[in-house]
Amino acid sequence: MNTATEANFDGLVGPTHNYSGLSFGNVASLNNSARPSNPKAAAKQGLVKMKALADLGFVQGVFAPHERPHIPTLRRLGFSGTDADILEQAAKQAPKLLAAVSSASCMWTANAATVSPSGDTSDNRVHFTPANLVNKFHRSIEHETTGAILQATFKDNKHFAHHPALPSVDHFGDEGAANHTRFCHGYSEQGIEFFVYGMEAFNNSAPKPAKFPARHTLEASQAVARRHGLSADQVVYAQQNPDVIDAGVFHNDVIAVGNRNAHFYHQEAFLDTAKMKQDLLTAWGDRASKFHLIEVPSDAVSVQDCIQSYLFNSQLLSRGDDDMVLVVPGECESNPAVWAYLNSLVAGQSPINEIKVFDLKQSMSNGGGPACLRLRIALTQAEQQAINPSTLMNNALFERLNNWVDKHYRDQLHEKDLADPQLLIESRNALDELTQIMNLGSVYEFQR
Ligand code: SUG
Repeated sequence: MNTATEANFDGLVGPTHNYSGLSFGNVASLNNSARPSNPKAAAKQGLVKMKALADLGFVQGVFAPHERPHIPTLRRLGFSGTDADILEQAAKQAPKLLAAVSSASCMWTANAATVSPSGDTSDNRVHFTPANLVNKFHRSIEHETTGAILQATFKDNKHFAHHPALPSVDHFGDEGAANHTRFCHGYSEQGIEFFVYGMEAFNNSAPKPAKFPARHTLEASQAVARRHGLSADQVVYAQQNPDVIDAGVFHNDVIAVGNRNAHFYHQEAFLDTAKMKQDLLTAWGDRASKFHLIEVPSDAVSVQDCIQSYLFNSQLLSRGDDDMVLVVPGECESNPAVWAYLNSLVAGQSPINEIKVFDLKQSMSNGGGPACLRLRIALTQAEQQAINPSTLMNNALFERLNNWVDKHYRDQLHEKDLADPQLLIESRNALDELTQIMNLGSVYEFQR
């Protein structure tokens, strides 16, 4: 019996969740800048999605949020004195910097790392490379803690191999699994790893976007494929269409999603769609199932509708062979073109047979939909058994985390509150308790 499965690990939203307009090129982040946020509601919306998927029988894990505001970064940048002094100086001298080190952006765990399952790697272990996220300062400070949390969750080096992030420089800009998809017949079998990049760093004549940054390079993807020991004929690279990056598609997972033998993508997502299709079909070869290419035409759903609704930032989950459910944000239901398209999709011949809608407005207002909030990890049964069990969602953890959120989180946060020393104390108390609930050890600097 093939008992391999795909686990989804969602980022638990941290107590400093706020809207600071930090992500140039991400339309929602810019449009909602300076609005008040509700960290308590944000965390609870995420927990509801996690619990619902666990109840449906999917393996659902949780990643803890990072320490924020991140005082060690402010110290590295020359602020000194007590923690309260540092917050006061930073708020006065560099308020945007304080906002950057306070972002709860690690909630979007699709950007935490690139993961290659054991069926694909030369040493048959699951390989992890945390993403350096160099293009955005507030995200470039995530990868060390991300690495520590990954190691605390996937501890056994017989099954799991952990790499450090790639060099933190634009040439190796790496946004992790948001630009990586794995196709396979069964989860434990050899899969095709599909890497999507925004630009080539060492080739100035290659196309690139003009207005917004391409956050991820071909060279970063190639380095990850080498490190993880992937077979060259089972790796496919494709360039994102620079025009859609300029329209606000800052990650490929805003315009395409794939799972097992299905690739669901927009007509304008890739620079060379015909090549992408041919390369995937060649790599797919004569596997036992048919490979489905589900292309959404621009005259059914425009690129603007994709960005507004996050249609493709959905989770495509297998319930069985050729039977998938698509988990979408509420914004898809309220967009008439998208909703009409989705209804025709489930009525048709594709493997996508059901749509499930979740309210994730707090995360969506910063440009993070259902797929941004999760990192996928295909695991054999032996690997599943090696996971830290305290990170897996079930009735008891759901109740514990909801109580923990009620105890520690505020229900309103403005940018000016980030300077409040009490918020730092509240966050540290919350995280300290969380490491005990999730049995993570001392993953934060303030605990050492
Ligand atoms: O990196 N937003 C995140 C959203 C990440 C979405 N992830 C995926 N598509 N996989 C980003 O742009 C906004 C924070 C702020 O503006 O306060 C932010 O970081």
